[in-house]
Amino acid sequence: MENIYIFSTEVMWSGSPACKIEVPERLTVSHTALQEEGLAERCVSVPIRQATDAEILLAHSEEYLEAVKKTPHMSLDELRTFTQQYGDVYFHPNIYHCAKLAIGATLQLVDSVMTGKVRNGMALVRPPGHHSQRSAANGFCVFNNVAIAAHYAKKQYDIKRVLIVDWDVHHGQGVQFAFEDDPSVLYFSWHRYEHQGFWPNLRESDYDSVGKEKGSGFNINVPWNKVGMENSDYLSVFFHVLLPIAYEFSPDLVFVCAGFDSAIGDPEGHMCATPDIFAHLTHLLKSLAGGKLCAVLEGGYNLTSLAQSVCQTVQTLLGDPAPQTSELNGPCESALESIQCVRSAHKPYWIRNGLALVPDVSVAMLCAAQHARMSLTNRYTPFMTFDLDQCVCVCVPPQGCSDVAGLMQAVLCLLLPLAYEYDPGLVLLARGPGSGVGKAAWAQITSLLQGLAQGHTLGEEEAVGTTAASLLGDPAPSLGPLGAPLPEDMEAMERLRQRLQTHWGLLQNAGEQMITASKETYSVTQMDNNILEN
Ligand code: Q6M
Ligand code: ZN
Repeated sequence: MENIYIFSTEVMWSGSPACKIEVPERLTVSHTALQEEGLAERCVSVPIRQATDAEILLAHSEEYLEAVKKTPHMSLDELRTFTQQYGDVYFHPNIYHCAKLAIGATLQLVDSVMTGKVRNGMALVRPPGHHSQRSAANGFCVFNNVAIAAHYAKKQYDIKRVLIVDWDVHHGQGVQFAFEDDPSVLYFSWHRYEHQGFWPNLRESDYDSVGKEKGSGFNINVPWNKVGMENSDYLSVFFHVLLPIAYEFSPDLVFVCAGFDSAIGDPEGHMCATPDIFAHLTHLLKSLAGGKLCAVLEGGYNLTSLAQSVCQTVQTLLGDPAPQTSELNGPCESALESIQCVRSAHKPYWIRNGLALVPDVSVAMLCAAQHARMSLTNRYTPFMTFDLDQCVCVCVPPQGCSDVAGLMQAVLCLLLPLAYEYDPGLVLLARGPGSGVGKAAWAQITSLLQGLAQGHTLGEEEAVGTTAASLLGDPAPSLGPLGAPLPEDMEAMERLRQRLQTHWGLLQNAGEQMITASKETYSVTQMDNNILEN
């Protein structure tokens, strides 16, 4: 089975009215970089097609489609007038044609992944889609490529749950609006927000838009209230917000609204995450949905960091190990505040108050992390260690761990942050007899830990098969929707996390001072509402 498909849509907008940053070169530099890195030849390319009217109507109104259909025949003046009814979008006579190809390419990717022709893939398309709404173009977007594709995937295949991860630096409000009341589509977006000061300046982009009615809890917004967010901030949000919820949700298919304006050097985003972070974000998401992942290009306007980020994403989709992460620490204060706010907004729906295995495990972990040098032959059965000369062991006691929900919470919110910050040169995996960790969970752990140490992982256990399969790049099987961990375990784990977070910044997900800050934010919001109402 080949790993990836790439599609490119046609170049457009050489005329005016033109957009200064959403330019054809975005696709050409990305494609050239993939060729130069030898990645393009490792990918399967397939021909793209036009979307049909019926497909466009999955997410748009008939009136809107009919209006856009007229744009190729408009004069420049008519185009300008048409454009002005929407925000930050530029209609070119060729854009309707390109927009249909962008959807068609995305749907070909869905078909290829869902029929098992490929394991995963990326669609390099223009125009982007995530701002586009049922009856409106917006923010360089004409049709909502990913929203249409999510509808399409649910309709064509027996898919119950779709996860959309929007790592573009802008809020994909179009995707949020499309699935707000739909519990079968979980939408996650982080975005530059600056307390509503940044485009598209919507109240609905804040952390308290959690979804509506049946869809409550299925919309996750992480607002960045400061620019300059770094790798540690992005990873913290994955560890403490997205991944625990995504594992509990257990999607059948994952889409990424893959915008790279969240990378360093972007004129829109002003963030500081480096292109190699996208290798890790991709790696972590590949553990979901049995590896079925469709990445679809959205933004990204610094041609250098865009091309590098696309390469990192594609390389990881192809199964190459992610590069070593260095200098990770805790999230910055503003990021921590956002994380705390999102977690408390979602507490009623998902976030368990803390983490857990069984009480004895937390004792084991506490010992392991505090003393940091336990040997493999100690009285605990270790299930993994990092680095050979300076071992950090994380242990499961002989009586084992049978609660998968608790185990995964511990892995995502405790083990991964600790491991990423420790930055080991080697990961040694050992599952002793009677550990109680089942095959599927073990495959997940093995696969997740391969994001570390450039994938240098040694497995050692009685049942070699599971570890070997994951090490060879087989996607870890999905664990299915996870229930709630045992309450006493959650408490024990939370106590452990709190104690360890003084040494390991990436373990932080809230703080005393942050709780106060979020209360202040809340009262300001309340005040704003009162002013609006009066
Ligand atoms: C531009 C304001 C100019 C796909 C995307 C599109 C972003 C549109 C931004 C429009 N505002 N300073 O999310 O990257
Ligand atoms: Zn963007």
